[in-house]
Order: sequence, then C-alpha cells, then structure tokens
Amino acid sequence: MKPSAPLPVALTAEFSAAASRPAELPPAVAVEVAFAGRSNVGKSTLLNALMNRQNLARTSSTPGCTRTINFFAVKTRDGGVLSFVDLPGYGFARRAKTERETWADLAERYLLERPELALVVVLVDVRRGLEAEELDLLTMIEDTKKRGRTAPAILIVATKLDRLPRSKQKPALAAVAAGGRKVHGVSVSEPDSIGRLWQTILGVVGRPVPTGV
Ligand SMILES: Nc1nc2c(ncn2[C@@H]2O[C@H](COP(=O)(O)OP(=O)(O)OP(=O)(O)O)[C@@H](O)[C@H]2O)c(=O)[nH]1
Ligand SMILES: [Mg+2]
Repeated sequence: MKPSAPLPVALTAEFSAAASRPAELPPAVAVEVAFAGRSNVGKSTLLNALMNRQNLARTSSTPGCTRTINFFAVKTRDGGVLSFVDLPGYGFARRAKTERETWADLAERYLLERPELALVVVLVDVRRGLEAEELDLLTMIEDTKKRGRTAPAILIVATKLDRLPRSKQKPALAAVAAGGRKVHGVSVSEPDSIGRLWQTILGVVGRPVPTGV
C-alpha cells in the first residue's frame, strides 16, 4: 500500500513584508529560513509547497519573477513560529547590470548581516548541479565566520527531480552531493519530498518561538 502523504507541517502562513533595498528590511519577528538560488530554480514554488498554499509566493515560468525579498510568517502545527524568506534569484543575465548590483547589495547584505537568519536553503536545479554561482554563494555564506559572526546553517536542495526519469535521479543527486555535502532532492508534485524537507528544516531550527519583537 502506498504510504499516505504526511500531514502539512505549516498550520498558517501569511505574507508579512517585502524589501527592495536594505533600509526596508523589516525587524525580525522569528527565526528566519531563507531560500536562495538561481532565477527560475523553483524557490517561490517550493515555498508555496512548504506553506501548503497555492500562490502565496508569486511564481512564473519566466526567470526574474521575484524582485524583492519577501517575508512570510509561518506557524507550525506544534506551535512553532518561523519566517520564511524568499530571495530574488541571481544569474538572470537579461537584467541590467545596475539591477544585478542592486540584487547583490540587497541579498548579500541580508544573507551576511542578519543575526536571526538560522538556515539558508540553497536551491539547485538537479539537472544543472552546483555551478560557479552556487559555489560562490556557499563560500560567501560559510565565510561569514571569518567576519566574526555566526554563519547560518546551509542546506542544499536539488529541485525539479520529476524532470528526470527515475533511473537518472539517484546519479544526479549523487553528483550534486559530490564533495560530501548533504543534499535533499525535491519535486513539488511529490508531497513526501516536501514533508522530508520540513523535518530537516525543523531539525536545524528546532521548535522556534517568536522573538517577541
Ligand atoms: N516540473 C517542475 N517544475 C517546477 C518545480 N518547481 C518549480 N517549477 C517550475 O519552475 C518555474 C520557476 O519557478 P519559481 O518558483 O517562480 O522560480 P524562482 O526560483 O522563484 O524564480 P525567480 O523568482 O525568478 O528567482 C515555474 O514554472 C515552476 O512551475 C518542480 O519541482 N517540478
Ligand atoms: Mg521567485
């Protein structure tokens, strides 16, 4: 018998704030989990799946959909509270240089300077694997320690598993994991993969409570 899909972990989820420049970043109200990756990799789609909501985060088949940092307040079934943070994608070549610099200014400042940021989920398309941009991003986050701050935990998620035939999924995931990194494979059409990701996120951030801000 096929196991039933896990119960959704998110009890409620709502949009709480958007920032288009560092000065607009809202005060943190809970532990934050950010989703970073190339444009079109599936960040906003994955957030909707985790929050069990169809269209709370805007998605599009055209890269460059999310242009601001968007914050979502999520309550979990066991009483935890956390913020999910949808970052604009990088590597979107059609954008003007000034716009790319604006991304770097906003997203890098957020990723490197946010004390409440506990976990960065780095998304990679399972068919592309980790490329120079992803490796740069991982190094940048890991180097937070060198600047005397606590680095957030990192979790690599390989997206769009369903785009590969089953026989190719394992080798593709192993290629992303080469170098000893732990990788989660997900497909938004596969609720079990979303449930497993939720458990890993909660394993990192614990049962978070509001910061009381
Ligand atoms: N087949 C398949 N398609 C997916 C999956 N996840 C996302 N997509 C598709 O990928 C496209 C991009 O998804 P988004 O969630 O908007 O991507 P994003 O990373 O937020 O993109 P930006 O906001 O531009 O940075 C959409 O057409 C989604 O339907 C998946 O697991 N499987
Ligand atoms: Mg998006």
